[in-house]
Amino acid sequence: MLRRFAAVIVSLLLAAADLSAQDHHEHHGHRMSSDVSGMTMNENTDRLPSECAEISGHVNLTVHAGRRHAEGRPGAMFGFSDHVFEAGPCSLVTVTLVNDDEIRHQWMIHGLPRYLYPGGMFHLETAGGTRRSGSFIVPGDARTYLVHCDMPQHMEKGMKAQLLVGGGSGDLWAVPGTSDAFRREDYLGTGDAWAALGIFIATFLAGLILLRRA
Ligand SMILES: [Cu+2]
Repeated sequence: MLRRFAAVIVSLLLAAADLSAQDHHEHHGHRMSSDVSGMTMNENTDRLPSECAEISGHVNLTVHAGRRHAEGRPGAMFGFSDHVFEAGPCSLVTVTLVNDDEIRHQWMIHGLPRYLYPGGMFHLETAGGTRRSGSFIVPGDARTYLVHCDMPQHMEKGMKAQLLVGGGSGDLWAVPGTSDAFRREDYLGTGDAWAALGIFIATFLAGLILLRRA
């Protein structure tokens, strides 16, 4: 109950953050290349994050996307061939997204430095049956980044993944094969959970008292 409540609150907060981020995009614009088969947004092969003296290495990720990658996962409809990716700090990451379906899919990463990536993101979008490659440079600190497909309902239906840079900073929730669907985000802390429980019990007791008086 509490977990579900927390999950709902978190998704509302994420949606609000997403809306403000989209507003942000309007003002700054993305570096974008597109054609009938898809789109690459915010590719970056040479501009270094401030803490990186040089590109430390090159990581090549080939990721398949489609319904077949949801097989064996109850409740999932879509998936990636991998849901956990790893890269060293300051590395140049090249993603090749191979779309095994007949509908559009994306590989979108969030939380990158906004001075390099408008909206903090890089993304590839592919029409059904096509493939597309693009590159970006990751920052130098140990952190976990959200990766997903932003087509309506695709993340909720299984297209959620994470990129661990420098070993990452923990797992996100609802990453297929890695974490539970409704794990609390770490930033909420346990104190908030106890506070919410306290409020719930207080409300319950107050209701009981009112009922007795009536
Ligand atoms: Cu998708």
